[in-house]
Amino acid sequence: MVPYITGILVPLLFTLVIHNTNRRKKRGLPVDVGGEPGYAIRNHRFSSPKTSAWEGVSTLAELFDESCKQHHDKPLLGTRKLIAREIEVTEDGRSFEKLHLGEYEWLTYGRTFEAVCNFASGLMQLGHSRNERAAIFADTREEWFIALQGCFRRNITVVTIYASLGEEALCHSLNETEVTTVICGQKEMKKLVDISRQLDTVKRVIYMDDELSSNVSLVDGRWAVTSFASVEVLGRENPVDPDLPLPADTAVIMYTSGSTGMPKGVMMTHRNILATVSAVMTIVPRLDKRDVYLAYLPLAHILELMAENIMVAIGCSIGYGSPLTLTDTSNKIKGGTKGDASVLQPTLLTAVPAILDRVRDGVRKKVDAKGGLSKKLFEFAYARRLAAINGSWFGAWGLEKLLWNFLVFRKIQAILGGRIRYMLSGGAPLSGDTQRFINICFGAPIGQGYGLTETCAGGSFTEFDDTSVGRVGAPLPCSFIKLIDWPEGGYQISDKPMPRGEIVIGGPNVTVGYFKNEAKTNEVYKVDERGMRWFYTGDIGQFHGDGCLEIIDRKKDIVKLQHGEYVSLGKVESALIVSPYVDSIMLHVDPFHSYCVALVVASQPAVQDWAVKQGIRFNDFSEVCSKPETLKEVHGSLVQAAKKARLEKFEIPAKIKLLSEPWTPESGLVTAALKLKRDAIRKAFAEELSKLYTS
Ligand SMILES: *[C@@H]1O[C@H](CO)[C@@H](O)[C@H](O)[C@H]1NC(C)=O
Ligand SMILES: *[C@@H]1O[C@H](CO)[C@@H](O)[C@H](O)[C@H]1NC(C)=O
Ligand SMILES: *[C@@H]1O[C@H](CO)[C@@H](O)[C@H](O)[C@H]1NC(C)=O
Ligand SMILES: *[C@@H]1O[C@H](CO)[C@@H](O)[C@H](O)[C@H]1NC(C)=O
Ligand SMILES: CC(=O)N[C@H]1CO[C@H](CO)[C@@H](O)[C@@H]1O
Repeated sequence: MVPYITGILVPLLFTLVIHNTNRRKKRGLPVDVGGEPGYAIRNHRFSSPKTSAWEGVSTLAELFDESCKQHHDKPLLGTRKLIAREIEVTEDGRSFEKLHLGEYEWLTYGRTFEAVCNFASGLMQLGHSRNERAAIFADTREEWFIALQGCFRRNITVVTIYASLGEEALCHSLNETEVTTVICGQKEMKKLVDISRQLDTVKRVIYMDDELSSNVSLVDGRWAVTSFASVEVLGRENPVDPDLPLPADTAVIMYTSGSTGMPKGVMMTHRNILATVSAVMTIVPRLDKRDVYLAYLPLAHILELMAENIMVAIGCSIGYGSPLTLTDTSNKIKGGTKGDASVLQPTLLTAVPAILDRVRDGVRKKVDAKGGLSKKLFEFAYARRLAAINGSWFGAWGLEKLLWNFLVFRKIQAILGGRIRYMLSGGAPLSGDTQRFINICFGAPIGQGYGLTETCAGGSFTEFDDTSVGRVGAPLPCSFIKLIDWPEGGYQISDKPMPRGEIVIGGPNVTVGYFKNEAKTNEVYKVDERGMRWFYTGDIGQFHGDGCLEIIDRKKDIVKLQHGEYVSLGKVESALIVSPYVDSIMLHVDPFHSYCVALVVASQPAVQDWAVKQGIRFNDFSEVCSKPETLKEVHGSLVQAAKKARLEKFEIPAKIKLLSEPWTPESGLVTAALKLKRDAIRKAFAEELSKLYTS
């Protein structure tokens, strides 16, 4: 009996100690900074911003060079072999492309280095001169990374463009940066051909696919069109010396899909990106060269660009995939064949909240569908793990975790290959619910980052042993974070119990500004009397006692009603989206009225189920959405959600319009990260909105 008890007690005490120190651990510390007065916090481990983690390395080109020398024979870039491309036609006549993909084929660090040198030389041989800019416009893939490093090796600034950007924005960014060479995939090539007449500066196009099915003959004569492979061959036969950049040279001009207006190009120097890479590396626990990373988010986004450069710095392997082929049940995966994660079995993954939400919903749906005992077991195991994470001592026992993993969660973990040990989430705030769900089911911590393209993704990051949810962690080693008063919005650093205010980020990670847009740059970037550069984010945050940041609002999302009450759109929307009937929701406030209204995209399964149960007859889903009784039911559920979240009466939409069509990035109503584009939605539904106020 005695050994049994100590056997339990020792691990128990141990976990208790860990839990308590985690709770009390100071992750951020106050720091004295210049500039506008505020409440500033730094990382607890570094007193001044970190710039590079490597002696003698000050650009991304040098970092790549060094790493390739060190890890010469290790696999670096992997791509799955395409076995077959098939078209599947469903019963209602719609056709889908399905892929049958094989094993990963790897390029070693040494081979990648050669490919990069060849591409760099080939680009010169094509006539791309050193001070011209090149654009990469493609989905994430091996050639993207090779092209990027190839350009860096010749000190060529790379313009990156979201593959989902609209025509007008694409034109604008290529035009503004006077790009002469565009490197793209087959799908993007079609888009370029469509707008070729408006692209005055483009002279060459390098396409990454083997075949070129689109109508290239249309641009013959005006553009030199070359395949990626032949650029490499050209370079191998005619090598050119490297022309390495300096830390202050612009590495990338990144065009992001802004929520309003034309996209702005953020200029990032090698020093900027290197500072973030160096800092984020310190956050991932036990990062080492045996790690395998699954790359599938857009490389045109700073999160992915940074992550892949970190992997290279460490000596890890990067396997490429895509959101549509990620798991065995992904849309484009041929039935019965394996998705990217199952084949690669990655240990590290980056994700945006929208994708993690989808994973969570998928798992929940499966569990519900199974029902019975296995659902009960899942719920019991989940509750036990939740209690353990929450710090209640009973379930903290490690063996119990192993047991539940073996019995229940192993199958779920297999969805992502079964070896994930750390996930990194960024791009938008992750809901606490999803964070917990993924923590428990995948048994891996999620590091949640907060940063913007303008700060080169530098900002804050949650540490792996921080088990709280809803917060974005302490400042990265490369950043200082300061809160400043915003009296109009009612946020002050003197607020109790926590200082609140607009988030301002400073450090070597803060980028040099917007390309050809000095006015906007001067508006949001400021240099203080000590030479530190600060970026004004427009986000509102509060600092917890342990130095961790929580994002609570956005400056431009707070609007005033007729009688002067402030309504925070984001806060209300995230409270209402909890309703099972809601897929997306946008709250709308007209300052000339005393109440707010909302556009609600109905969740088809939930609303349809309800309608069937009510015996409502309908032909299609839009008809259900237009029925007054449906409207009443959905509105009632919103009011309930609002009450649960303790919203004020004026914050609850008095009237709603129920929409049956989902908002997608293709429709231009949400960004690629599925954030609402308020202006676009307001424009698209102007009539509906004004009706809500008049009828
Ligand atoms: C790199 O290119 C930029 C822009 O063309 C130029 O200003 C800079 O001097 C170059 N750097 C080096 C080290 O040549
Ligand atoms: C691109 O730039 C040219 C001149 O530099 C201008 O005439 C043209 O209107 C621009 N096109 C777009 C779409 O901005
Ligand atoms: C290519 O262009 C020709 C002439 O403009 C047109 O008839 C043909 O359909 C186009 N083909 C494709 C694949 O777009
Ligand atoms: C976890 O802890 C929080 C606060 O400490 C509490 O509000 C919540 O109910 C707990 N959840 C569970 C499942 O124990
Ligand atoms: C590009 C940039 O903002 N560089 C700054 C990085 O930070 C150091 C000091 O922290 C400044 O001296 C640089 O000007």
